[in-house]
Amino acid sequence: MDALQTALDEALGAFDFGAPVVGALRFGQGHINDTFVVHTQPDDLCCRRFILQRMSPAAFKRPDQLMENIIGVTDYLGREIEKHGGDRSREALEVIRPRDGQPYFTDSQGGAWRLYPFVEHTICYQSAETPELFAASGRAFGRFQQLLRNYPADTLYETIPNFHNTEDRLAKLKAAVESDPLGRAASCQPEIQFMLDREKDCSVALDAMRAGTLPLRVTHNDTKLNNVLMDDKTGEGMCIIDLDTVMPGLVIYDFGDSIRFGANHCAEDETDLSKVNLDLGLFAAYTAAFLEGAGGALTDAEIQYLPWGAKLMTLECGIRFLTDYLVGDVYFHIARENHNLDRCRTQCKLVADMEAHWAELEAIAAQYRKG
Ligand code: ADP
Ligand code: GN1
Ligand code: MG
Repeated sequence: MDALQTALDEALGAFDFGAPVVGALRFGQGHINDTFVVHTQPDDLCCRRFILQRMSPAAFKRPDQLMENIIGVTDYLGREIEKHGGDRSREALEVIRPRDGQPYFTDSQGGAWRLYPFVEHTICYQSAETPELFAASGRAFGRFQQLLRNYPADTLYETIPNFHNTEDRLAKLKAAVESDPLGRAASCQPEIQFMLDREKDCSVALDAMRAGTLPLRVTHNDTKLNNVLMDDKTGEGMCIIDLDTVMPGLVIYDFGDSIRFGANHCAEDETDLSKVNLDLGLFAAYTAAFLEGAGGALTDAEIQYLPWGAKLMTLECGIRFLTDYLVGDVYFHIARENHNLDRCRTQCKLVADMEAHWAELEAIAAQYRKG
């Protein structure tokens, strides 16, 4: 039996599922945590499902702090949703504690496991099949931002220090190129050069933050389309998931990461780069919906910097994939050789596309400025 299976069995024994467990299977397409869907068989014969996750030890050094953040945020969101007449059991995640009452379970190998109810009657999309769907995800992420606007930001731990510090991400890439532990740098010189050529860009949002032009807010920081569950009947965004990186950040990060992942018609790891293109229609649809969901909370400066959010999140993600490729794929899950390099290449192509259409992106955002 492999180590993960042993740990999974321990975790299955640590929680009270309220009914016999009939199976636990790998689930979803997340790159970070080990996610399993657990099926149970209660007496009424209606299967109840749960999401059991081993938090990534490569990404999260302090699962205690991470879970304190998540419990604080999910409790708060649940209360806000109820106040607005919503159903917290469908619209917010809920942490289920292990039998010993701790926030999470630690297995004998040191792995940290958490449990959530499976949010049923939802669909997790991997690509924006229609502009309406993409817009619905934008409304949900905008609303998420709005719901957390009064959350006490100083109580949140920085679960991944410098998560969206693009300057720091570039510095880490340079260090990886320098040390080149696997001798892979020779195979990706154009990609390395692409990132180095954009060194100045890496400071644009950080400079605006340091100057006080862009305010820190509580943000999600990982707003991929597959981190929002869509209602299978209405098509609206139902529940924002993957709260590991809810931390103080810039609102343009949340906007930008959604554009990076969703405003195109290709997979993040598409190898035919001719299929990798920014879709301006999807960009426009998301912009309108995100701002609607955020309920007018964005300042003119934030709106002005939205295109920068898109470009920087894409550039930064490319830098991160490339760094991980160089150091041996230790952070993002991979399923094939060169997977992180392939992912990096799609990000470079999207950045180039954004640059080619920069005036249009700015014009779309400018329509929403108040001043
Ligand atoms: P990762 O950080 O690895 O992306 P996620 O928390 O996003 O981990 O979970 C991975 C996938 O599992 C999601 O994209 C989604 O498909 C599914 N998932 C996670 N939590 C739930 C939930 N409570 N209900 C239904 N599906 C979920
Ligand atoms: C990871 O966890 P997941 O798969 O939703 C990563 C994001 C990247 C994304 C790229 C905690 O998102 O930052 O943008 O992969 N999450 C973390 O697909 O690093
Ligand atoms: Mg995820």
